[in-house]
Amino acid sequence: MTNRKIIHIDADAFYASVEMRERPELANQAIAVGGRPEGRGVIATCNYTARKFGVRSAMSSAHALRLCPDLVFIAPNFALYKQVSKQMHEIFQRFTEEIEPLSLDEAYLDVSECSLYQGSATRIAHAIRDAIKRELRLSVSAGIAPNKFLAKIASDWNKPDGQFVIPPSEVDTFVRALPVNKINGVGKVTTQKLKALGIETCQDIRDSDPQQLIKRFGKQGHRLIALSYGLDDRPVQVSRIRKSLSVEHTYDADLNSRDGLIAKLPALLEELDQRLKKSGTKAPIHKRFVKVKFNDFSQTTLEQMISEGKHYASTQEWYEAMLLEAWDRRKLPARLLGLGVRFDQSHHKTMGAQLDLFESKAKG
Ligand code: DCP
Ligand code: MG
Repeated sequence: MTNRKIIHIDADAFYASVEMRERPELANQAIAVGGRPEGRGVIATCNYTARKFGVRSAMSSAHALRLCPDLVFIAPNFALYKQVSKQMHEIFQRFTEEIEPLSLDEAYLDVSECSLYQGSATRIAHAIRDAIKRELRLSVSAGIAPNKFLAKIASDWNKPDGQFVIPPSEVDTFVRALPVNKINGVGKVTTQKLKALGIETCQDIRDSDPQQLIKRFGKQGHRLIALSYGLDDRPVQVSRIRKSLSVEHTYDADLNSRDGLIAKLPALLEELDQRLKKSGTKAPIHKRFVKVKFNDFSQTTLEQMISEGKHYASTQEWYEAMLLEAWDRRKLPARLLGLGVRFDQSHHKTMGAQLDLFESKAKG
């Protein structure tokens, strides 16, 4: 995997830019996409005009309004952002199949094998940004580097509407001077801990005792040392994103009654739980579903958004109600029962919590 060419693309003020595109009269105003300041709302993002006032993602809307009294609040339109994200991916696909989406507005592309523009990743990145600007009227920034770690840092370097390349020959110089807090996963706490050890840049990591770092930070210590030399061999993973997970069981004897059905639920739930834990999927669950196959081999499924659901005391009660509702459709002996969940992959990890705030809805 020597000399790979990785591009990291990240749209500028994504939700806000889409809204400004839809409503050009907003272009010169400070805008934020998120919840209203009257409630407990938070901001998903804001445009660069608002950022000048200190407004930031994940800030409470009320606080944002205090920083920027003229801030215009816009309710999010996720369906539209998803659609735009898909259009961006269609543009990426003209250049490579090796695409790893990180969120709606962010992706890694491995263009090592792309022969367009004589294989120049810098020019490919330019062409992608150009196409997105012309066709979607949005600006994105790009980072070009030999690996994912550096490409992601580089896309931030000349943001917004810019790109930055770290060619292999410049990796060493670049990374030596890099402050540790630019490393993905090194937040405020780790930065402070490192600072206490006299470590502020990647050069400092190189100069410190590796055994001590590993003792202190464990696995992260190993990672920090590798990154401080600009080394990162994680491949661009063309992810088959897991959209759902389910378990089902065919019974030796058909289930004839409501009680018979319900008796099977705990074991199925336990199995679903195990599978969920094993999958390590972090995306929030937004739907649950059940499946019942009858002894005439017909089957029925029923699914429900968690946010739309009636509120039950427990997950078990929820599935119980759904199973019975599904069974009641035919009331024939059942030979198979299944349970499952669907994941919401569309937003940042923090979005689950934020969505609740936008909608002021309790989660089931
Ligand atoms: N987002 C969110 N909550 C967060 C962070 C982001 O809902 N805490 C949403 C809104 C953003 C989108 O995800 O528009 C993309 O996130 P980015 O971190 O890439 O932020 P932006 O694209 O808004 O701005 P930037 O120009 O800094 O990339
Ligand atoms: Mg972005």
